[in-house]
Amino acid sequence: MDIISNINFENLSENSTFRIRKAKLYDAYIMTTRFIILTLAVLAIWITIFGQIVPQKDPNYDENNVPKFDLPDPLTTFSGKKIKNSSEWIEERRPELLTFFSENVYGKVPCKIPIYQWKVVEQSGNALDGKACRKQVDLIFKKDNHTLRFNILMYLPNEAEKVPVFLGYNFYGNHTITNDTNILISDAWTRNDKSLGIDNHRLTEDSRGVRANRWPVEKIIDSGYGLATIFYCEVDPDRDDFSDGIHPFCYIEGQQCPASDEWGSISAWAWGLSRAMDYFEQDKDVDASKVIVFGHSRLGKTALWAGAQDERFSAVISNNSGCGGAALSKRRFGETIARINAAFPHWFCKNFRKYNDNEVALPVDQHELIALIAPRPVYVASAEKDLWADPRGEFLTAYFATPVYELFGKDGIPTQEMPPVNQPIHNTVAYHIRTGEHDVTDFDWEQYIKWADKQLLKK
Ligand code: GTR
Repeated sequence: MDIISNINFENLSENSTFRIRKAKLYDAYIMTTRFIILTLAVLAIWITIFGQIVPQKDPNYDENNVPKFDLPDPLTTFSGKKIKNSSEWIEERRPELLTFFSENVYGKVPCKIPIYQWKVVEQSGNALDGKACRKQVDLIFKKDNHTLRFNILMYLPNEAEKVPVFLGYNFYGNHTITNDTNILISDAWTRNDKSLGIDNHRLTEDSRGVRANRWPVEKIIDSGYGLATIFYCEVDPDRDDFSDGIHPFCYIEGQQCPASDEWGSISAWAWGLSRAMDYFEQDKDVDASKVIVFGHSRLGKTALWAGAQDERFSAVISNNSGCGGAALSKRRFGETIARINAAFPHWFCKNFRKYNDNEVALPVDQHELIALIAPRPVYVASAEKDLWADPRGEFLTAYFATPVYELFGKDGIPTQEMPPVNQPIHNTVAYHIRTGEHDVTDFDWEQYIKWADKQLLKK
């Protein structure tokens, strides 16, 4: 460019004019080539990150704009065979669905990592004014040069011997769930939330008890249940980094992140819940045949995936779990697969990106995840204002999982009509939509306790 602009055009012969024209053409050619290469590079980066060519428009919150879709029948195998009874479900359909979710949605756990050792690091028989026993138990894992530790905080009612337990992850550390000053503060990486007093990705005294509103410990204890909770970032920090947490334990030489069909973070967190279950089987104060796995939002997705895989969980609760949890993906209402994979690239396995803005190609949907829990009780809960999580889509997964429960003679959701707000259905497949926002409230817990009483304790 510079060479051409410095030439005095008036003194040029025809020959030189021709050469200049050639040079200009050549220059244009270089520019166009550069532009094409740059565009292709940007496109390649875009596709690698987001797995899609056309970015999504605004999220859809209008029922009239839900696309028409064919929902896969949980009772027809991928090869077209109709499932007629519970043994065909258990032997044929359940395993193929489990494999599909494992390799294409959440990612499979590539190696076995048993508990190396567990240690009660703190215990008191006199918690909650003598009502409960408190235990803080470290589970320790070791493999090659890797070590990981996560802590289970437990409150167990003193009056009973072996108690049923609600098990669920918390978002910001065990010390946030009550004001109890004996609870140890985790030193694991955390997401920041200045409104909760959490900064610099570290937990401190400032956040003690800040999430007590979501964990009615006393109500749970008074109802005869224990509560066990774990800070999820101790199992795998919730960030797009596969060099930390439990993932490296399974890497083969030179591997730096999970393969396309291997575990994302949700799968890693679900793995942690199963290790907690391994521990409960050793703890004489816990009735391991009555452990109810619970989770809110991303941790609700986790509870569902843990409950689907590990049949030792006797019941499963999904609180506002939304996309990739209880909501039907094919409805594309609120959060979609493309959006969740873009915002949280580490949650699912890489294979799941094939379905970004391409839900039609997905041979399963989330009602089949719920069906994998059958015949064990499952509770799906929504909140009226939590449109991002698609309350109707959450309700419909419960409804469309029902035929599988019926194979076992269990009662599910009887009609496609959603119940009015705050009027729960407490069948084996349970559902409620409550007033309010994306959250865990006392109303939610009251329902979970009532339903667990009915389903597990036959009260
Ligand atoms: C949102 C995410 C949801 C849900 C939620 C949460 O940002 O889009 O899928 O998981 O976070 O976990 O609080």
